[in-house]
Amino acid sequence: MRGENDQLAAFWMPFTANRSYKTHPRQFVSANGMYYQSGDGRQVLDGTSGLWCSNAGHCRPEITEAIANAAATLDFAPTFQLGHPLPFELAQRLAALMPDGLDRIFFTNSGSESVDTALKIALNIQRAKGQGTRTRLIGRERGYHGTGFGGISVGGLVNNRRAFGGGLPGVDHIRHTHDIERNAFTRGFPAYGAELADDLQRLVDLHGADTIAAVIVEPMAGSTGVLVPPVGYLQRLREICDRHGIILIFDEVITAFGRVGGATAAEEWGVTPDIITMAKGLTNAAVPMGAVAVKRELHDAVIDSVPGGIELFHGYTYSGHPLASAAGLATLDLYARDGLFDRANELGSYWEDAAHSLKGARHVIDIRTVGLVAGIELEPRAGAPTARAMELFHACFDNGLLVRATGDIIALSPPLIVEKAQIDEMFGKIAELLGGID
Ligand code: PXG
Ligand code: PLP
Repeated sequence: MRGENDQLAAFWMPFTANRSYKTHPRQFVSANGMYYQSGDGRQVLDGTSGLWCSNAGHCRPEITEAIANAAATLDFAPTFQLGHPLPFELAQRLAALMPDGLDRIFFTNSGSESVDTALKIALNIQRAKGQGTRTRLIGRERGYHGTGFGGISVGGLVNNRRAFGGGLPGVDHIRHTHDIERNAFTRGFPAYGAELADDLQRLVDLHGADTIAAVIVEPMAGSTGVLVPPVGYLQRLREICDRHGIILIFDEVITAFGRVGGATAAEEWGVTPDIITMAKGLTNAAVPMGAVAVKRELHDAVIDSVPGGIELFHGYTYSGHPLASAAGLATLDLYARDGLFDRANELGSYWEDAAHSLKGARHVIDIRTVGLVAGIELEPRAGAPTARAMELFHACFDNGLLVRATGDIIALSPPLIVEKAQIDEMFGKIAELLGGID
């Protein structure tokens, strides 16, 4: 079969060059703290928290024990018209971490499900408030909101959309905020671009506010290659939403749980949306789980709109799964006990200096940093865009460092337990290996 390794053929791998992978497989077999162990017995420093998700580092005993206990006590119980204690406890704990007012929590199993859930809840809220003509959903160019039909419709990455038909009807997009010409090598929020939020006003003028239900944005766009919001941009989006009765959804699947400091980017950056989507760091990725936090009065509007019976016709078999809930509780304990949401601010300037030390390195045309995140943008190779970042990704892996390549950008987002020496190692290796990339 196409020269593929037969033992690897059956697993159709997600977002992977399957043919190429199966001729040159790279595997992890175990993990601990900041390190993965590769199939060929090497230690690999985790510069990406897995996929932006293992924020407390790997195989933390507090979490694995909680999961084992839950599995042995109550492996599964329905949460449709029944319940069990753990998701109630986790929802209460999570509500306390959210910005003021967002204290009603719906559980899912992934970021993609959180996004679809948030979009559906937004539509239901508008209908419950007598605003049933508001059915339009607005996303942003270059946005990543997972891979459900809702998520790819509001998402703005062409490769994730082009093969899959027309998407949800009535979706539109505001412009992205990437602007290397004005903002290259910015530390933290770029100075230029707040006015790009006015693109939402353009869509209001085009479609009419009474047709728009919600707008969804990542406070910091992660997957597309680390786009930090310009100074004042998120505030301006909030103002436009307030003016026109539009629900503002922050997709915090990456930014929540300490990545930019604080429990959420919303709190850290002082802009409160109406709905927040989460996943990844919620359970330290040890069991799949996502969540959606909704402002209490919006939740109440849906609940109160129905005289009796089921209020929201939505849910997943595994919403509030016992193992995931147990992992979530143990993870939140660990974040609090070890002060991990403070790490991005404690290490921020060290991280920033280390990342920006790559300025002037071969091929580097921009470096963006915020919290414990860095995006290093490379000049595309003529005729072969994305090749440089992919080659660097492979070179890093072969030299004991896990980074993430997206387009021509290398993204870094280490576990929040990272030490300064490991930060030096990451950027030192990247500088050295960049020298060998044509
Ligand atoms: N929203 C955002 C903002 C995300 O970053 C999702 C939704 C979807 O989550 P699930 O759990 O369905 O994958 C994400 C996921 C990368 C990368 O390397 C990013 C994600 C997933 C995998 C890789 O940039 N983000
Ligand atoms: N497909 C079928 C045939 C089902 O019965 C169900 C759930 O009962 C689903 C899909 C949805 O699965 P989940 O609730 O795990 O998202």
